Order: sequence, then structure tokens, then C-alpha cells
Amino acid sequence: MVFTHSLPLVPVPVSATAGEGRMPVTAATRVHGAAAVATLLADAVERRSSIRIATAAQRTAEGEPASGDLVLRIDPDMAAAEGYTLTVGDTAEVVGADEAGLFYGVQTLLQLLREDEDGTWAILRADIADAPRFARRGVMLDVARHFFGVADVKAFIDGVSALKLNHLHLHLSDDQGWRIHIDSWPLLTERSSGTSAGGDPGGFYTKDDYREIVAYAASRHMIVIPEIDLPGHTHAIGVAYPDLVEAPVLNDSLIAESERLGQPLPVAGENYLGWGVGHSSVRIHDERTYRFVRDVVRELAELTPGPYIHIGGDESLGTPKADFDLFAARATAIVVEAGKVPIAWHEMGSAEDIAEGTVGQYWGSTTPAGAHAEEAARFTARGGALIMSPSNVAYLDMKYAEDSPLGLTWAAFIDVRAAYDWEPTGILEVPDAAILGIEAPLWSETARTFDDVEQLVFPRAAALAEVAWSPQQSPARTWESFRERLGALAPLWKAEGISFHPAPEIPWSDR
Ligand code: TNX
Repeated sequence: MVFTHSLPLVPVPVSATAGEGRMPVTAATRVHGAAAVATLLADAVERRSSIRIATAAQRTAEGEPASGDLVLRIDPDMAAAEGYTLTVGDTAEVVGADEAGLFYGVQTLLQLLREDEDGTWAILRADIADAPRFARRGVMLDVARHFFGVADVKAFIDGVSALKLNHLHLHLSDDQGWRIHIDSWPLLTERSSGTSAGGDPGGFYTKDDYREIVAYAASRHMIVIPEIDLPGHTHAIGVAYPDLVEAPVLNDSLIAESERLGQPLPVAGENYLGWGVGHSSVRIHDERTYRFVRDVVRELAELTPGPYIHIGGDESLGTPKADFDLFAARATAIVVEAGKVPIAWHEMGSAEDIAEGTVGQYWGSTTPAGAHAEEAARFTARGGALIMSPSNVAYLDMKYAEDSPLGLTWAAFIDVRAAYDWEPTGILEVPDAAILGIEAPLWSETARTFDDVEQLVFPRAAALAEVAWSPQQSPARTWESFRERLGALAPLWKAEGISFHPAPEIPWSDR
């Protein structure tokens, strides 16, 4: 198949050929097929063009697709999971290998919908066959440092699932707050959810809220991974249940950094409003700690249809190493007992005996330093695999550039090109097959509003989505091609109300 760079698609498909001209979309256009996704498509076309196309459910009697109609169907014989084909000629037909593939084909179709100079609407003719490179294409939202409610999380899901990202990791607890109701330990939300970093308002999800998020994510083919961060990042647990955590450990860098930022130091029993890390630890040698972990993991597992529970493990500077390793082994075993696959930040690879099959999440640099790479490799020695979140390219909370109003700087400045130009394999000394894919975390110390979240996530999530989805060898996997294709997403993002950062290196298009 001939490749053209001219189709405005992100992530770039496995193969795509532009056809001649366009297929008009008008009020007479109908969409045939699978009701749920047909409605999603019709709603998105309307938001973009103000044209309301009819779904076949409303017009079943009219039968066969006519010229100009849209057809959606699933062909279970198609091989690649999450794959699809899209053919736009006199009709536009999306064929998914499965429900997810059909959804992704519809997202591609929506990127081909363009307004002509005379104000009419059409879909660019094309012949596309597509499927993901990595099964794991993730994004993380930190709702602990700043809380974001159900409506915001749904909007987030809409924006990132349209880029074919399929895992949503929710960072549900940290020093600054506990964000999910746990029936067996009710004081967590009662006492430790009221504030966010900087003294901003907090919040938490009831179990019904959380189920609503999980169901919405599933309808956009995203698996939700809940994280409870342990044994460090646990100051908020101690505000609710003082006997579960040690006294804060105030190291020199925490004191200096808090002073520089004008932030308070952590005080046992009081909600923590600063950003410092590494000062808290649950009590490792107290059996009550494990009763707590078991209860929380059990209640989270009940809310989680997906296979994973993330148990944290990062930056436990307040926990002695032997204690940390002991905790890592016990906590990952508890997740396995609850019937889920544990995920842990890569530091837990320091433990000889983390549970078999635990998945590691690597957040070191693309040029690994210190023990990070070794810790990460341990997961494969224990039959697990790795998710790549290198902080110098995949961290959505880093500033784009020196003058960015939002974001941190400790890992790097990450402009759109830095988020785009990297390769997830070959960073760690593990077989390529051990790399499940990538995840782009959005830590929310500086993101106070959902608008802030969107400014940091878009457009970099699009760059990361292409790293995760598109074939490494594709001729269109170049910065020059990407920046043009990314620029063409602007009208779609505007129609969807996404407040993206208008990065100056991208030629944003008006139509
Ligand atoms: C490091 S990297 C953290 C988070 C912070 C983030 C800020 C990692 C697993 N943990 O606690 O929010 O830096 O960039």
C-alpha cells in the first residue's frame, strides 16, 4: 500500500491511502450499525458540524446504505485485536475486529471529517487498515494532589480515548488526600479528603461515583487501574488513622524545598498542603497495617472489572530499605490474593520476592541512572512485564518550556517533540516482549483546575499516543509529518471543547 502523509490522522495508521476527493456529509447522511457507537459518532458529527445525521435505529425500514451513508460493523474474523479497516468511497465503512476496533475506526473517521471552504462538510476519501503496536496505551490522572470530579474525569476519558489510549490509571491517594470511599475504613474520606495541595478544595468519589467512571471508561474502551500509593505517600492515611503511619521524616531536601516554595512542612495528624515527597510511611511491622491494605485492596477489587490494582511503591524515602522490601512482598501478595495483577512503581523491584507476575512501571529517565534500571529488570525476573513512563519524555506534568505557566521541571522540559521522539524498547535491559507499552502520568501539584489539566495533557498526549499505537517503521513516524497531522486536529479539539496548549512549534489549522 502506498503511504501518504497528507491524511490528517493521529496516531498515524498502519497503512493509509488517500483517495480522490471527498464524500459529502449532509442532513441526509445516515449511520448504519451498532447502536452505541453509532450514537457516539452522530453526536460527535453534530458537535463538529451542527449536522444531525440519523442513526439506522431511527430509520431501520430504509434498509441498505445509500451513497453518502456511514456503515459500522464488526468482523470477528479480522485478526488484530483493537484493529479496524476504514474505507471511504461513495459510502464510508468502518469494520472493527472487535468493539474497541470499531470505536477506534470511528475516531479515525472523525479526524477525516473536514469543513470545506464553502462551509459544507465532507469525509476525506481514504483506504485505511490499522491496529495498535502496543496493547498498553495508558494515561494517569493524579486526583490526590488536586481532586477532579466525575464530570472532569469523563471529559478526560473522552479526550484521550479519541487518541486510541486504552488504560486510565487513577492515582487515588497520596500525602495530600484520600479520594475513594472505603466502607471498612470510613475515616479515610471523612478526615482526609477535604483539601488539595496548596490548600485548594478537595473531594472524593463515592463508590457509585467510581462505578460511574469505570462504566464510562468501558464505554470508551478504557480499563481503569486504581492506585493506592503505599508504603510512602501515606500522610493522609495517618490523618484518618494515626496508628497506621510513622511520624513524618523531615529530610534536608524536604525542608529546603518547602522553604523555597513557601510551603508548610508535614505535621502528624494535620492535612498536608505542601508538595514535598518521601516523608511518610505506613508502619511496616504492625499487622494492623496489613489488615488495612487487605481491606482496601478487597474493596477496590470489587469495584474493578479490569485485571490490575496499582499498589504504589515510589519514593518511599521515609521507609528503611529492608522494611520497604518486606512491605513490597506482602502488599503485592495481597493484590494477588484479591484476584488481581499487582502493578508497582519500579522501586518495588528492589524486593527479591515481590509477587510473581507483578508489573513494574518505570519512571526513570530514557538514559537510566543508578539502581532504577536494575529494579525495573527485576519484574521480568519474577515473570512480570513493564510499563514505560520515562519521566523526561512521558511526564505530562513537566513544563513544556521555561516560560510555561504550569508544571514542574525536575525531570525535564518536555516540548511536543520530546514527547514524540522516543522509543519505549531498548531503554531497559529487558526483552522487547517484556514491554507492555507506555503510560503518560499527569501529576497534579500545579494543575488546580481541569483547564490546567487539559493544557498539560493536550497536545502531548497525542504525541505519546502515536509512540504507543503506530508502527515504529512507518514512513510517517517522523516529526515533520507528525507536526502537520497534529496541527490538523485543532478544529476537532475546539469542537470538543478541549483547552489544548497551542504549542508554537505546531502549524495549527483553522479548518
Ligand atoms: C514524582 S515519579 C512522583 C510523584 C510526583 C511527581 C511530580 C513518581 C512515581 N512519583 O509523587 O507527583 O514526581 O512530577
